[in-house]
Amino acid sequence: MCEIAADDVVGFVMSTITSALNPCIGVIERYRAFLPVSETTPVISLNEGSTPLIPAPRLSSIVGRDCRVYLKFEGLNPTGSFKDRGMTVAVSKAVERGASLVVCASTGNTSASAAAYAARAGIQCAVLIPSGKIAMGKLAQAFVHGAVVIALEGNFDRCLSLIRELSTEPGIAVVNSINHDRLEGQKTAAFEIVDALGEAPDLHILPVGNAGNTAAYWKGYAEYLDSGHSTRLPRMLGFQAANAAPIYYDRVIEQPETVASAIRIGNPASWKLAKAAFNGSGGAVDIVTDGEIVSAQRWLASNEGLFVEPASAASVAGLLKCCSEKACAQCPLRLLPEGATIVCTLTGHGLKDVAAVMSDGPQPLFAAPSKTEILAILKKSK
Ligand code: AN7
Repeated sequence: MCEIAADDVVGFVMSTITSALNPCIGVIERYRAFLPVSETTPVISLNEGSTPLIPAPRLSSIVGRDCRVYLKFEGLNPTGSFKDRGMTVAVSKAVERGASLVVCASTGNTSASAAAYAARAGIQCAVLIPSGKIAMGKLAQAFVHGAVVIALEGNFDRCLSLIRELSTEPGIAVVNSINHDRLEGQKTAAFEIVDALGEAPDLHILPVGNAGNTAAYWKGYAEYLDSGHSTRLPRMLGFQAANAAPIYYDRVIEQPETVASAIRIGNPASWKLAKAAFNGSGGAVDIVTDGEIVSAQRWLASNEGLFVEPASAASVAGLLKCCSEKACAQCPLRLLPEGATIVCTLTGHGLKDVAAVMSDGPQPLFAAPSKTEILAILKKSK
């Protein structure tokens, strides 16, 4: 007869309850053993992480060969982007070290996240942003959370180099991804994907700006392999905007330009780490045009029901490119087996940057409050 120890039953029940409750805890509590925190680290959390991994049936059928595409919707984090995963760790560690001010350079989402977590911690936050180049929703977040918002002439790269200069000042903690606490937190997205699928995917696709997220996912997948949670590593495939593609072209871009303002970056902080991920995984880095980004954003919203900001659509634009005649000769998609699993990270919510989808001036159809008129309009719009 098979005997089950009472401890095993309790352990099983507890772990079932814990995972059932996972949506109610933040990434530090969920993955404490993998993070640089101790019992005495104050946990500054907004219950980030535990975002849905959403099957994408229409994308899957475009890819074909029985492949399954999933979308990791990071826009459902508390401030609407993946940055919250890193920020909970960075701000908790900053508070532990006694910082009274956190600072960052940002194309928008990092500043929104830093401002929110600093508010939660009860410390000050200052953000350096490229003047006129961040989406209004993100700017509103920085203001409403009480950050000191400083706009600079010049681009994100200029903001980041000033932040590096400020980093030696006492009492100031930098919460850009040059602070590795950020990458530690962000790697938890890879853990969640493996936990949800029971294995690492065959291919992971994501947009690339400062390249910290690529580095973080790669670290997360490697740690889960080492600890026996998975048996393989995915190929990592990154997409940069065509006119802001330093890693793809292997040179600093002095004047990066793209509609995807979040990834308008010409000199990424995690360049080398991301390159190691692309090369070491048998993956690649490629580019997508602004036109491809915008049409992927609209396609995703109208075909899969997910509204993401332009930068986030770069991963899907990239996958669609891989499925078209524009795919490059070494496309990692071609190397995948039949029935492969593909994950695209959707990094930020579409409501962050409403202007991006309203720029061509869509208007509601005006009608008199009459059923006949409304039915007539519906007939015409079929
Ligand atoms: C939605 O907020 O760099 O390659 O300062 O907001 O890890 O930089 C944002 C980056 C992709 C690129 N998608 O990630 C910032 C910032 C969205 C983003 C990226 C960003 P990384």
